[in-house]
Amino acid sequence: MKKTECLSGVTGELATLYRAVVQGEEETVREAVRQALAAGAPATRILSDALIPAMTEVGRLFEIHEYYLPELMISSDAMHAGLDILRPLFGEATAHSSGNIALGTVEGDLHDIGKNLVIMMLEGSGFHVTDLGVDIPSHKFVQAVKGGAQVIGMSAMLPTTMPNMKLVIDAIRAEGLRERVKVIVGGPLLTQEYAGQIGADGYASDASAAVRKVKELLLGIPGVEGNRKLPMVTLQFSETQSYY
Ligand code: B1M
Repeated sequence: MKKTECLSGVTGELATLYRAVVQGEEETVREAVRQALAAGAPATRILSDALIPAMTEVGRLFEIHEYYLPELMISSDAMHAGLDILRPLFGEATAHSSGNIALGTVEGDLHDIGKNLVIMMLEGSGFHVTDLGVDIPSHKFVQAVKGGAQVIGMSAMLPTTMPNMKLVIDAIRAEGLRERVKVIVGGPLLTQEYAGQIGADGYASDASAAVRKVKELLLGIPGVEGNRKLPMVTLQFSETQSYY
């Protein structure tokens, strides 16, 4: 792996963590996440200041042909090693469920880091989330609605897989289930406008925005408690608290 520039303005364990994800060093990632937590860094900060920017840098290196698919996969595994440690911390934040959500990456698309982050944030906000996985065909989303999901979340990373989101919405409508469920979509190439064009109820640009959007969408659905009773969990990426 190539040497990478350190993330500007970030020092200590988070800088080590950033470098370790970019260089795909799984064990160093685990160690650095544990040490950052031990030093008092909030899990949200570890995500927003180290893990996510590191994957952005990996994407940049891929674009300029310094990284190829193997490096992408190794860095992705390293990122997941960090997420695995953080996940329970988000889950512990609340004790009861405020709504049922089924979330998956659409058919043809294998990217799951963004989806997993959205799931962690939603679980941390008290929602019960079914992770449908990656490369999920329309009928599996339809099945989830029949199984009681109040919100369907879809993730797509590629221009070639984004249209599959519309296929899912069409399939839900064809089964006469559209009125029963809210649909939220996300992914780096998506926009609010695109979400509107394909008939989704909402779009979110990141995991925190996804939590806000789901709360907004669930207000008014019969049997759902709504925002008023949702637990207060601070999960903003914009968190400014410093621990250095
Ligand atoms: Co792929 N890949 N990849 N890749 N990959 C991208 C997306 C790419 C931009 C890289 C690049 O060229 N710079 C590029 C797409 C370019 C394009 O077409 N415009 C690309 C490509 C081309 C490909 C392949 C086609 C490469 C090939 O085979 N030649 C191939 C496709 C495979 C497939 O899916 N069929 C491929 C494969 C892979 C790996 C398997 C190696 C690996 C994925 C591993 C995994 O996910 N387990 C991988 C990776 C790691 C990336 C990059 C480097 C990182 C993606 C990521 O995890 N980002 C990516 C480059 C980049 O993004 N800079 C790239 C971090 C993550 C936190 O962000 O996923 O955007 P993101 O999620 C955000 C928001 O988008 C939002 O919230 C998340 C958290 O803030 N969000 C939602 C996401 N889902 C949401 C759902 C919501 C709401 C918000 O509601 C439901």
